[in-house]
Amino acid sequence: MKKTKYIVLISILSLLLAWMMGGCAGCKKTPVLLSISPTSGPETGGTPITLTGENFKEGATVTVGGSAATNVTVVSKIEMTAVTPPGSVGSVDVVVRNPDVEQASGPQTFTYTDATPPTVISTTPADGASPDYTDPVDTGVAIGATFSEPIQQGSVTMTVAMETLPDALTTASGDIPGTVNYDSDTTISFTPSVNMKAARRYTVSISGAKDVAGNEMSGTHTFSFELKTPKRITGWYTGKEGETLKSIADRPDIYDDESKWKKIVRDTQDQEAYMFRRDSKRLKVFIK
Ligand SMILES: [Ca+2]
Repeated sequence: MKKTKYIVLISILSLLLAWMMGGCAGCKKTPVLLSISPTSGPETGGTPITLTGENFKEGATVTVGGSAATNVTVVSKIEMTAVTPPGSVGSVDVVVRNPDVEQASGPQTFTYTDATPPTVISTTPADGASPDYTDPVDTGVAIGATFSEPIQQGSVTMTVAMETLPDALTTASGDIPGTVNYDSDTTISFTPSVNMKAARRYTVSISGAKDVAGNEMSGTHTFSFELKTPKRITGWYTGKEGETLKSIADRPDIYDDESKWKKIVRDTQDQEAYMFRRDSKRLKVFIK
């Protein structure tokens, strides 16, 4: 009798074990993502990647940074291939989901690298502007540009070409010498080493700017502006107080300093041959 009891007990246990094993054989297994190769690629997407792990099942999907990868192929239970979608620069999660398991594996990370070259997004002066120089003793205006993202110091080539406008008295032209300043990560400026002159069109060319990742701007960005002659002077010109040769008479510090009149005339008229006379209220300039 005792032996029969054991047989019954073993039989029940065997049936229970068989039922449990049968049940597990049908269990839905969570895929396990162990590694990705390569682990980085451009933000534009299109990088073929190989995923290795366990329990990959036909119909599994892959997301990279939350976006669906394309060309997903389940090669085997331990290998898949896919192509990255476009993404944003930085590290993002890569997740595999089997068609019958909501629970996601991983994640492993993929790093999107910067593939976008910098561009010029604004300039000073604006393209086509005719700015007034605010200081009549110095004809120059600020020249600069802002980029779409931080750029490498020293990467920019910036030239400022000068052309003569019809109302100029002389025809000096050519590139003006100066230095490029890196004022911030995204802004540059140009400091001429000679006086800028009125009655000129200035064309600024910017090229070569590289972002931190080394992407170089495409082509050359150009913009132009004009510094107009405030008033063309021929023969005797009488500057009235408040009217000015641009604004000699506006400012006592200039009106009372003959060396500044000469500089203003030289910068604005390109004219070395001139004479001044002034009385208490008027300044007379003679351009030969
Ligand atoms: Ca970039």
